[in-house]
Amino acid sequence: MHQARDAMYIGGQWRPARGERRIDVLDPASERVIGQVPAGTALDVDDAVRAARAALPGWAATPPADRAAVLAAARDLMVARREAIATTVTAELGAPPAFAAAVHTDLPITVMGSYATLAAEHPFEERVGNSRVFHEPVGVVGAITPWNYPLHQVVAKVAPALAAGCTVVLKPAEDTPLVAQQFAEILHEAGLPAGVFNLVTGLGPVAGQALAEHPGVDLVSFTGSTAVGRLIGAVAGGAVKRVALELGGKSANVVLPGADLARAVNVGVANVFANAGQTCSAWTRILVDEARYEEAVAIAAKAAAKYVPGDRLGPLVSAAQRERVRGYIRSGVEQGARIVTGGAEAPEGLPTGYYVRPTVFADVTAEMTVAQEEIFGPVVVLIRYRDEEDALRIANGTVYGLAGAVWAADEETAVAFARRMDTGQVDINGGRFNPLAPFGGYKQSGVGRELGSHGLAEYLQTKSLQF
Ligand code: TXE
Repeated sequence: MHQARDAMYIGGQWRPARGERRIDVLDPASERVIGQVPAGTALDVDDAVRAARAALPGWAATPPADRAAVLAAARDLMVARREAIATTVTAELGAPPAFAAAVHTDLPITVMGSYATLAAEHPFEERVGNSRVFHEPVGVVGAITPWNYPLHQVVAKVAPALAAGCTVVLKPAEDTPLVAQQFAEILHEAGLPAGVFNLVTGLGPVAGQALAEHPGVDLVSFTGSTAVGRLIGAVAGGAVKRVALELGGKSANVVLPGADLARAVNVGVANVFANAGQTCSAWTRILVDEARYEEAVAIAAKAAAKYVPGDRLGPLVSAAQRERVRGYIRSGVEQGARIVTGGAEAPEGLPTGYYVRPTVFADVTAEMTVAQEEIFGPVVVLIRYRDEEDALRIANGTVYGLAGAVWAADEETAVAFARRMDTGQVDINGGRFNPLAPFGGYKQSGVGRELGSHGLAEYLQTKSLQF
């Protein structure tokens, strides 16, 4: 596990913070303090933004192939430190070790690798008729990330920003700053020039807000709650700076008549309970036709039973998140949904840890709170539909539109349905993750796209010269 540093990474050095306050980092399984990091202030943010501005001209002018080489070196260091990274994520997020390695570590390794390639291959210049069009870095990026995929969320912003020629100030989530420090060490050792990447740990309303508001930041890229996304969008709009927002979701897993029900429900439950339900793109609503509804409920209950808290199902990140999720479970019961398995009570046999029982709700109607709001815990709801039009109405009937799944007997039917969904990403009959495919939301799930060349384009602005 990474040993917490009582310092900020600014201008290529680990420097003492300007203020006295510290943040305790907790292990959500043991509830013990495992380290302390500085709670950055507006002064630390200002230092970091100045360092990033000073480094901008040099990095923007660095040939893309050289930028790519640094990203490739960083990727190799991530591979070499795979175990150390996974251990850190287990310690500060509570992710079970196998998941911490296979997803929390390997996913960002893949994404970093993809940007090492894209940085070298991206057409930063093109011809449009009698014009030459240049795709130039937007400038200094303020990246604010959440704790749910602590390294992936960081890499999904920092890698494309660096590939584009931008410089970065990162403010990671206060619950999971350790892997961000580990990542800063990796970028340093990979040979990234001083000031190109800077890390300020701290609280959202202090360090995060100071970063979003800083006039030296040209683009704010935020992932987190819709409530904070709205604030950041307003700040960025007021200052006319670029903004990218990856917010919440309430994705539908639509099982059309004729689909393989067992597979759809089993894969669906696994999709939600991985990471203890703390995934913005999780397919938290399973939509099944009336004829097969009870069968689906039984399959879901059996699948959920495999997620034993303390084993395959990790704790939630914090006591606050656990209370929030329990509150949602209680609201489901109060509004008349049927608990098939799980519930708001603490799981048995675990004296410590922010665990929540894997919970399956049946008899859920589309208007209930558990069918409308992002719960961000191990809770899945099953909703009945009458026909395809009804399924579509329910699928599109929330303020969110991040992801989703469609299962059908044939691909064409599934694709036709998916095209009518108001959402940014849909997995067809189980799909396979594609690190180059754009990821991002429709409606209140956000603005902008991450991953692949679309993610890179977020950090570029265009200039055209006419001849
Ligand atoms: O998020 P916050 P929280 C959703 C999920 C979860 C809920 C609350 O539903 O239950 O949000 O989680 C920083 N100015 N998602 O409270 O507060 C903060 O320090 C600038 C969905 O943890 O949005 C952290 O770095 N920054 C999600 C980041 O914002 C501020 C992932 C996210 O924290 C700030 C996480 C401010 N005023 C939660 N206030 C997803 N889309 O994947 C906070 N922050």
